[in-house]
Amino acid sequence: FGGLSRRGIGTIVPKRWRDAANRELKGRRDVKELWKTSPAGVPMDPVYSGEREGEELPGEFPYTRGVYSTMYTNRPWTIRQYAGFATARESNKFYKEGLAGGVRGLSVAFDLATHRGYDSDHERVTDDVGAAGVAIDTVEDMKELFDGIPLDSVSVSMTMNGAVLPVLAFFIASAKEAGVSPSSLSGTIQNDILKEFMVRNTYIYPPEPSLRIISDIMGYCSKHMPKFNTISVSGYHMQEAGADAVTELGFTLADGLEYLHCAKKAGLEIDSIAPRCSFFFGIGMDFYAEVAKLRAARRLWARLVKENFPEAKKTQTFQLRTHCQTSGYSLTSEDPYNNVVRTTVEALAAVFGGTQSLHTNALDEAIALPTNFSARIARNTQLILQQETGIPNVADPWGGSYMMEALTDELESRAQVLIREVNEFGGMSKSIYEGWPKRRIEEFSARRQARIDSGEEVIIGVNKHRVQDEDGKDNSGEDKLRSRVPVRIVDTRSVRSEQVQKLKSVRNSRNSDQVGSALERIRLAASGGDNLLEACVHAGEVRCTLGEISSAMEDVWGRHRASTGLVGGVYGQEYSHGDEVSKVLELTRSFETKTGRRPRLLVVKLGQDGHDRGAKIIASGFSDLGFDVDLGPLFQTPAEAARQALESDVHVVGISSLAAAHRTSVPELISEVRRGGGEDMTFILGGVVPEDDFAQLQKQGVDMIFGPGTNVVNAAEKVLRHLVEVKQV
Ligand code: SCD
Repeated sequence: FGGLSRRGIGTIVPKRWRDAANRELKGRRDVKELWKTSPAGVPMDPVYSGEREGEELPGEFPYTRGVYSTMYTNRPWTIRQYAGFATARESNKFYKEGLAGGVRGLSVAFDLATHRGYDSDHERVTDDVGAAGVAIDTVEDMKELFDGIPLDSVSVSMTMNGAVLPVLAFFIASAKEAGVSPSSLSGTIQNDILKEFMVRNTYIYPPEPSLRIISDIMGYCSKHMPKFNTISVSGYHMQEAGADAVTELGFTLADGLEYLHCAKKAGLEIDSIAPRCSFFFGIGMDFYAEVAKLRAARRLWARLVKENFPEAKKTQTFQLRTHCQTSGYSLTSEDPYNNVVRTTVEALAAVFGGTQSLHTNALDEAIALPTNFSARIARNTQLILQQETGIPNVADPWGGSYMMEALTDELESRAQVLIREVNEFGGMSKSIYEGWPKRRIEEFSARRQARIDSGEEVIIGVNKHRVQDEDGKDNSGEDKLRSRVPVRIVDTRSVRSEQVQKLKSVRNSRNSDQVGSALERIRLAASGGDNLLEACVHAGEVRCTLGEISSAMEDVWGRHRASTGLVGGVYGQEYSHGDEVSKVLELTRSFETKTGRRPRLLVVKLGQDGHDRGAKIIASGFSDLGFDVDLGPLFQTPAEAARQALESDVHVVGISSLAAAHRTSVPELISEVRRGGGEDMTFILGGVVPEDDFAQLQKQGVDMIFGPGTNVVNAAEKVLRHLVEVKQV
């Protein structure tokens, strides 16, 4: 290898690695090109090894060191930024700008109305249309979304789970109409319903038919769309809901196994479906553990698949390929520029862990949807890592580090214990129906919040070095001003009226007999028989709407309603400053003595926003602090929540909003309560609420607003004082 490697093939870089690399390069490049120099000119090998007999190299079973031998030395990870704004037109513009600016693949965020299978003109989604993603009602919207984007060369990820059939069907139908056959489509559909029942809550149907949908999609795609990843088994949402690394790892792999078993039961062959099964992990601030988590995930998955499916033969069947997203949970609304640093550190962990694809969060995501400015910095974070640092020059750079190998072993064995527990329970579906995985995550979440609130876990700008505490000393509030960021505001009312118009024109121009029989075909397929995706593609082609397709299946299966419960005792136990807790408990007791009952709080989520971690934390925290807490069911309309508040005669209504619908839904709820006679009720709002909205919301009746990072004990004390001193209860 004359001069290209310092030490040459066969020593530090074994010959078998070069042979594997050559196979991966498929003659498109000379393997010598993989030897690079660092930015400062230091020569580097593409892989390093310990020269030990039988040691594992990148690209070798069980893939601890990466699924590809060459990894980023041949092809860097895909920069795939998750985005969707209001209308298909605006999102299309954003995607095209991204592709021109170095983004390698697309990732679509849909609005919550679409997620839950409602057309934009449905009465339950008045405040959700276009709020947290793009609204898609028909194939026409999908065509507009990808207009001018070459779907035979750009891979597209779609985060869709509940309404997965109509959305994937519209994607296929719109590509066909643009002249791209299903077999040329590459990308990923999230299609991971188990974690929806566990943490994310955008399910539509009951669990059993939901699992059948997944097998039907796998069956259709293995026949017609061989390049398309049919599932993205997600641990990310578990981490966002509060899970630690072991819980995220164990439950995610257990979910993956459950899907493979379901597909096998449906008659599909493991080697035809597992190679297109992909994964998705969240990457938080626990740097070393996050790198180790990805290494352990690959190794454990390869071993589990081998053990569970002895008939598997194809190499790709054992390979865990994954997307990663930096942690939204770790971002703060206080001093938000700090978030750039957090995201960079997390992105580094994902890349050192060998991710295939990555989304880096924007600095303002704890406040609102990203602006063009913040989205650019988020994307550039990855471009800088790829192009300025030399990081992609080496496959699995941490391989062989005593610490990293030990951590990888540790995470693997702990996750194995959890997976064994799931198996003993009868598998992941059964465990989820029984509710224990959800409870375990909620307990972690409450514990962690208590640790943050009591300052044991440090978050700069939130529980240490706060701008409020530091500013004013020498710069009269300048820092606070500088730490505020401009936010993107979506005018959901105008998006909705545009969507309603588009829906009308599609409905007016289609053939109603064709629509009727296409929907009947879906009902028949849902009752058994035909492949559901095939039936839905046809329905999309004749311009059935997303809502119509979803309700055709709902006619057969019904809509799933989850029960709400909360974990008690965990927050109070974990919060280490007992004196502060006692002070609040004293206040609640004296409130009870004075008024004859405990302060009563109703926690509600409005519209289709199912992100309930914050709501659950507040509910369990306040209940540990002596409040009577009611937790409203998910997906209430403002009128329904108002009715519950009045019927329960609560002192306080707490609204948790994370999907940008607060501007319209919160004032609606307040006026409904006032109309029903609840003049004295107190309203508190928490979640992702831009500071620019505070004044208007307060004018409309919101008494207190708490952003991410709020200390629950302090919040409870403030609420009690407000009840006594302002409302004079
Ligand atoms: C890659 N390739 C290589 C190579 N590296 N070939 C030779 N040498 C190398 N070193 C090839 C691969 O084999 C593949 O070809 C092609 O290049 C693409 O590489 P990939 O590794 O498959 O990468 P990618 O296409 O980006 O796919 C990555 C995943 C995929 C497999 C992980 O599933 C994916 O993109 N997932 C993204 C999911 C996502 O964005 N989710 C957003 C969720 P072949 O294809 O020919 O084999 C957002 C979300 O939920 C937010 C929160 C919320 O809303 O609640």
